Amino acid sequence: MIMIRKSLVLAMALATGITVAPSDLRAQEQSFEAYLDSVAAKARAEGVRDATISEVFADLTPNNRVIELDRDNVTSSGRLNPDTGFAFMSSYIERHNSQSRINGGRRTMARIASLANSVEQTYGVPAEIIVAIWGHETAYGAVKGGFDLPRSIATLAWEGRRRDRFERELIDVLKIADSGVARSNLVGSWAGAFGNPQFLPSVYLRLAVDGDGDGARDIWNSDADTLHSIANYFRDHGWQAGEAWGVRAYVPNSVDRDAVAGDYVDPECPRVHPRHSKFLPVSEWRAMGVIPRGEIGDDVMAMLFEPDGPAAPGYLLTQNYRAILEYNCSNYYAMSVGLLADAIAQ
Ligand SMILES: [Ca+2]
Repeated sequence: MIMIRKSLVLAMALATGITVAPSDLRAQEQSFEAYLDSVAAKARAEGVRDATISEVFADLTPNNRVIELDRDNVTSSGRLNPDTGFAFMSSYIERHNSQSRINGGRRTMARIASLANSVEQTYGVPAEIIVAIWGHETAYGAVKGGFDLPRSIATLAWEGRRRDRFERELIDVLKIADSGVARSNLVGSWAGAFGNPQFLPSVYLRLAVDGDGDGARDIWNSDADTLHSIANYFRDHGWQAGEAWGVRAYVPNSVDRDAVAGDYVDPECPRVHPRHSKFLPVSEWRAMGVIPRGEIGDDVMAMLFEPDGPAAPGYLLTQNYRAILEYNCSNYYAMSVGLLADAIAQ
């Protein structure tokens, strides 16, 4: 309990913009060093070699900036639409799916054409979806993050707001180093994601693929490994081959939104799913007067999403949209990935 209270004091200090001196970041029950020792013991018990632990943890210190970014991430919000209570989707999409990002996606598709085709055949995931993920995560590999991963992850685990999650990632990043990935390669975002697809260590261990067969799962530099790994992620999360992620749809005012409201609850992601209707066959949506503006079969199950309210564009979204949410549980993220994929494929 003491630890929780001290964490809250730290959180409040950060939320109110008070500068926190590095010494205050040690206001935890355990020193950073003692905490790393406890994690090292757990990693050792899971088979990580001592030499790897010593190398990865050498001279590691907590990163104040990572904690600040983590707090900003929790508290920030954009300009809100008074009708929906959420930030405007249309302005988000405009900002994130810029013409230069669309052009970058088309250039990437042209560069990897034959590889993309074989990945699509193998996994059943459209190349433009994979490339759109790549574009949103790292601007097609241009911006992969410059934070030292073990340091970022150790800081987040030690700080404690999401200790269970990040302690697991810290042990997994040790396992990645133990598998032969160079210490100098362990660089990524402040939140612990890395490489072209911005996988977390646990995701890398479970789902990264050696697509070019050279013996290494190199999601930092290899196009083949990157594409196979993202496609494998989607296949693992239930992507349905041959089915759209969603289509824009005309929705008449006569549709009773309350009658079609959804009830899907995901405790990990509480604010995203309640904005969607329940799943119904497209034929039933058509019977209510909804007109899909893209290709989607009558028997496909789809949910209605009107991100900026009933007066703005609506969408019918399939199970594949849920798979994109598994990558990053945000309607803004998933919509921008789907629409970027459409724009790249045009
Ligand atoms: Ca490889």
